[in-house]
Amino acid sequence: MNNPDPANNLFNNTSDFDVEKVRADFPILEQQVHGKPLVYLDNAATAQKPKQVIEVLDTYYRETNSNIHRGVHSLSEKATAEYEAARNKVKEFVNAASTKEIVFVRGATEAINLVAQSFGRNTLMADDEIIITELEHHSNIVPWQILSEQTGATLKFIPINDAGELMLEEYEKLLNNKTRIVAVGHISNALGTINPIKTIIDKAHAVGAKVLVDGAQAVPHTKVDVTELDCDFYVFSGHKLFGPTGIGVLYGKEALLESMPPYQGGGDMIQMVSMKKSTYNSLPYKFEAGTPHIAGVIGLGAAIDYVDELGLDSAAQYEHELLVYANEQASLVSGLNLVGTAKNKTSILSFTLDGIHPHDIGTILDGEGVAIRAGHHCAMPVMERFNIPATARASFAFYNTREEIDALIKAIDKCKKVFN
Ligand code: 7TS
Repeated sequence: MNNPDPANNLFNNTSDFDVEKVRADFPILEQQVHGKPLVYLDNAATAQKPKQVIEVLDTYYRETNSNIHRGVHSLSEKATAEYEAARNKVKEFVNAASTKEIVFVRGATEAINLVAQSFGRNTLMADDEIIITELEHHSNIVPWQILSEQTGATLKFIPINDAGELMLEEYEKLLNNKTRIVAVGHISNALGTINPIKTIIDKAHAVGAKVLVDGAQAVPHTKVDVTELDCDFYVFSGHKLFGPTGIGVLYGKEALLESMPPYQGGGDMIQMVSMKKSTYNSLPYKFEAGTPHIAGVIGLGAAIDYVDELGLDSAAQYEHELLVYANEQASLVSGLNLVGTAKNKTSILSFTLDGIHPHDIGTILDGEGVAIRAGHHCAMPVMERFNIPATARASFAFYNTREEIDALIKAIDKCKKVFN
């Protein structure tokens, strides 16, 4: 694969990937749905959890459960130590400079809203400009629309071409000295396009803009290095990374986070409170008001241990081979139209079938045990760009197999027979 952007350094290593051994770690995959073996191809929505993560959560609630940062008793100290150890794992995972740069939030959505409201609302003015892309998930669109309404700043977007790739020449035209924020997805959830984010970041910095990268779809598939990327903010959700729901990460450069006011007020984010005034805690606690999702953080730490042990590079290589196979098989199905054919893409097969609504495809596939997602994938502008209401989307993880892709194709054939 020809890939000029070092941030997209996905497919360099070839490895013998033992998928059966990996599958044995995921108990949910053993079940049957409608009397057929479950074929789980909805990983872009949420990934399944290995027993290593499930066991850590179970042990936490059985043996450690306690509130953090406040108790003097042993359980609280243990929970605090595990919570902060997980923060250190995240720091290493994305190669941040310090744990002060790792803020725990509910997910990618909350992280983007935090940056829009704490950073954006306090720095943007009516004449300023924000750039996003036509490829974004709604959670990287709507917070910027809200911010634009609040501040009067103008929201612009980088369009995509027919393959579902960002048109960088248009990006160049949008950038100017009024650009304050560029917010871009690392990998598209609707089409699987891998964006050239290093190039996007460097060009934004050249005009003095800050860059937020939405890495929700990227961290399960590629090694991310925020220091090398030099992004200002990077966000992701734990549940797509084989960890629990309700937990996510905001990475922000320390100086920027330091300059930003709190997003929410409450316990733990303060240094001192009087009836007249409060002062705030240091980073990252300033942004973690209230009792956090302690088990979620510890479970996310276990998920990071799991993917580190597995090796994201060899998993990505394996997933790439799966995608190539899926593409080949899909291209043999008459009436199947692929949506999103970027040169650099990963793990997502978005398609339509002539004369059959994607929701009907989803229902018939479910009857065959095949779980996909049908709809606009919270990326309605992408659907509008291709002039379609929805797609059927199969999204892969490293525990999927060629046999499962065969099952997908067989179920698609059945779907065609039912409707024709
Ligand atoms: N950004 C991208 C690129 C995403 O794919 C998603 C979720 C989000 C942000 C939001 O993540 P959350 O964890 O805060 O909800 N994407 C999808 C999807 O493709 N199908 O279901 C959720």
